[in-house]
Amino acid sequence: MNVVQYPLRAEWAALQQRAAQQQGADVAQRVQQIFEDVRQRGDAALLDYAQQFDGADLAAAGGLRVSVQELAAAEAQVPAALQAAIRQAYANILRFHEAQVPTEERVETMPGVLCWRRAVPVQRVGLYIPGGTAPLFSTLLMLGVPAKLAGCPNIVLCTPPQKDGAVNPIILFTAQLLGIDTIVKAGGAQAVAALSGGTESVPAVDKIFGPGNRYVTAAKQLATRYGVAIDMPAGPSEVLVMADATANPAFVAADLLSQAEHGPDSQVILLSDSLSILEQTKAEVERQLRELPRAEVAAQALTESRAILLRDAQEMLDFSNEYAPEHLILAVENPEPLAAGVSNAGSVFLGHLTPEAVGDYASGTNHTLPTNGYARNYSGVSLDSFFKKITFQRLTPEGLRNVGPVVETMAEAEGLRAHARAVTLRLEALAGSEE
Ligand code: HSO
Ligand code: ZN
Repeated sequence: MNVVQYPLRAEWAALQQRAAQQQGADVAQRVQQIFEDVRQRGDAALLDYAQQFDGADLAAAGGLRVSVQELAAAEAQVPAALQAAIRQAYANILRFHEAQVPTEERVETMPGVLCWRRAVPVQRVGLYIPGGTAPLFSTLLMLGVPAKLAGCPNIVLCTPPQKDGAVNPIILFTAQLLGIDTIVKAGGAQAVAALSGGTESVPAVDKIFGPGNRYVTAAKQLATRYGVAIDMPAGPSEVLVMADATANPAFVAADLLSQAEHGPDSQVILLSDSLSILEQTKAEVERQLRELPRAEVAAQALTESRAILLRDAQEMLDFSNEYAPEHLILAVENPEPLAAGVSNAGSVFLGHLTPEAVGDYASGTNHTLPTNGYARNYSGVSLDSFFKKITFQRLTPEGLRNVGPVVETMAEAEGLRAHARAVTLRLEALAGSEE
């Protein structure tokens, strides 16, 4: 970790810089080719890519879709303790998201002018769950719970196959718990391409959710050009920890490392107003790093990490709000006043006993959060992400008499005579029927 002491405000912007995302032209071009191929050849292209990228012969393994039998067999392969943990996390996430169910309020803006808004689920959603070194079944919970709760009638899960053509059993167990049974063995840009246009085995969807590597991210961006929505622009995961003199260096180090172990490009920032805490945490990070199975990944992320000494809590808050971290940990004695001052962050963890890891898995909040500074203008995934809000209105005769003249006047002033007439004709009809 690089320690920087009392940087001038003018130097903050450089310290807040995220490593430039290398979204090479080669990635965009390759993704474009994959898109075109999948749109033209459908399933045949997906089978070829599974062979090429995942080393799986899906034609021999029963095709692109997970069968009812495969799904049913998953549970027996997941240890009981893990099943219980997943069920508890599921219950907590469900509980938190249930509190987000919107109410449909009817508002009478003028007598006889009734307006209301209904949350209608996105009809077809695609959930992408990466496989690879860490199959994130926790992310399936984070996307599947709100998708189901919102009532999305068609949910398609895409996840890459293992070499033997099977899908990770923990992912299948989680899907079963959620009641998701349309599961496609496809990963990478090809999965996103399939979801955005549909193939023989993959239903097309209206919105695609989920994390992924550079190819998946580029593919999601491309999908938007085909009229498909995406959850949010994605970048490498990040954490910013604010630690005061009461912080426990071992706790803080573990939090920094839990971010660093996600990937070599993870962003890790530590702020403190105590030099002793910074130094002790740095030593702890080096000690704990050696014990991690993913030490190499974490070590690489740490080369870009920063430990910054600032003057006081207010400076730390200002720095964090400018950086807009995906995760913000307030490892301070009295976190509530600081939390009240947070203006840009994806999710906030208060006090010494609340590690980011609880939000990643099981406290109930969603872990799909804005990265790369998007916490300035985006929220994380929530129940809302699976709804569209449709507005409705209905006028009574009294309502038309009340609001009609307002519209006539405004429409005339905009030079839009037909708009005015749409009201005038009805007002005249009303007057006629009353004679
Ligand atoms: N910290 C990740 C989520 C995650 N952590 C999944 C563990 N598993 C992005 O918010
Ligand atoms: Zn995590």
